[in-house]
Amino acid sequence: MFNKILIANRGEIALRILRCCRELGIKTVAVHSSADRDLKHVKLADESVCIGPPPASASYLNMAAIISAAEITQADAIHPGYGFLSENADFAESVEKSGFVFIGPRSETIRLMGGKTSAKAEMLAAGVPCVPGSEGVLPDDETRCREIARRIGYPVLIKAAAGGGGRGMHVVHREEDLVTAIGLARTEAQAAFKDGSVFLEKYLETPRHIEIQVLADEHGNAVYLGERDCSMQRRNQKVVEEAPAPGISAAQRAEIGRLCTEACKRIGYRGAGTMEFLYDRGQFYFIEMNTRIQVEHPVTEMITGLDLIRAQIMVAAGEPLPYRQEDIVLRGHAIECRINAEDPYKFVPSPGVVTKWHAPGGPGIRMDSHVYAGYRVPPYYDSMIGKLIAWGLTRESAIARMRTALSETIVEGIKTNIPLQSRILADEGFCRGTHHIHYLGERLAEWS
Ligand code: MV4
Repeated sequence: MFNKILIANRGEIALRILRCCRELGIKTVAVHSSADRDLKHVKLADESVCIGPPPASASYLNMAAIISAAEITQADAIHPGYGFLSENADFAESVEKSGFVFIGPRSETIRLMGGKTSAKAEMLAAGVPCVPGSEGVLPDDETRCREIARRIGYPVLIKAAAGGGGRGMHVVHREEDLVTAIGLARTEAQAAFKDGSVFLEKYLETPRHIEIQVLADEHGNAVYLGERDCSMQRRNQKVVEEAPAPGISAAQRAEIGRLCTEACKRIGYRGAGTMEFLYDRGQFYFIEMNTRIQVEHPVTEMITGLDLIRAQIMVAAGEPLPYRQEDIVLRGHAIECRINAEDPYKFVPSPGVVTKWHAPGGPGIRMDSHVYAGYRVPPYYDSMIGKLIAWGLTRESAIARMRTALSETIVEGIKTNIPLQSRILADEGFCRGTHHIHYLGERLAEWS
């Protein structure tokens, strides 16, 4: 097992990783920007290294500074958390080449699954259903593009092959608009990702966003840990996540889960991963894979009783997975509300000093947050300051516990989105579990 892990992240996830290392008896190195000296995990870490000025580009994205910090402190492994360099194959490769363990998949796997068309091809080969679309990237020939789009059927969606986060996507409803839109998408993709290749998919109008959590080791073992529904989102930012997804049967879960573990084995996946699907008219369609731990991993932890960060560390150290598929039992229901330092309806960031902080409690309540009274939320990074998770035996009881927990949370000095979260938890569509990816956007037009 590792002796010392460097945590290449900040905020709640850095604290989550630090706590796990403590439990495992592993020493920790916190790396932080000059704006983050007062982060809770920096104070708790065995050692800390300032890696640069406040902008993430000069600190949390500074590969050379992070690897130097690992060398100076003689860390064995680097945990990238989520965001920042967590899915950067070049970073993972530098970490490996510098003699450290990257806590995540091998860099080649990150590269393979980071490309949307290569990821789709791998998943199709494993028998995982994908959104109907072009096989690979579009050719330059306009006539062939029209043929491909006609075969898929309108509306079609143009996506950047190297893209992420929904940038550079274009919906096309009629053949007349196809070629212009492809040109536009190519230019945007070239500017944003230095790669102008694009591909086509059937555009699904009102799907749900459901993802499958997987875990795999270096010894050919892979398990799925059920799914999460992340449909409650605004502008590609998830707001509420839950596990299991409302209305998914045990048989359908087992079928899609098994296909995902088959795909893991095919590509030699190692670590925690998430296969993202659109769910429409009762069918799963793979869209992309995330090769990192995700923000919403706690809802899976709550219904499985497992520690995903611990599992990531164990398999990165070469240990076999300590459980088989038969050992994974889903129990109850969990919901996560992301707590952001922002205006609840204008979504403008609200950095500043948190003058008062009271976290909620009671049965089934978990708050993953690095915030404490007196903490200053810096203006440089993501506005998420915590995640409130509620577990209950049924979805109704998880909702009731979440409402109670939101109502007893006190945050003063900054604005938070807690009023929005309370509104969502009171919403009829959410309570029925019939919402889709555009639902929150539609409701916000009424609420604000
Ligand atoms: C789609 C889609 C509809 N049809 N693909 C957006 C970001 C990227 N991860 C994939 N995205 C979508 N792909 C097809 N064929 C709709 C979206 C989409 C979306 C997906 C998941 C979560 C939120 C979303 C918000 C807008 C659009």
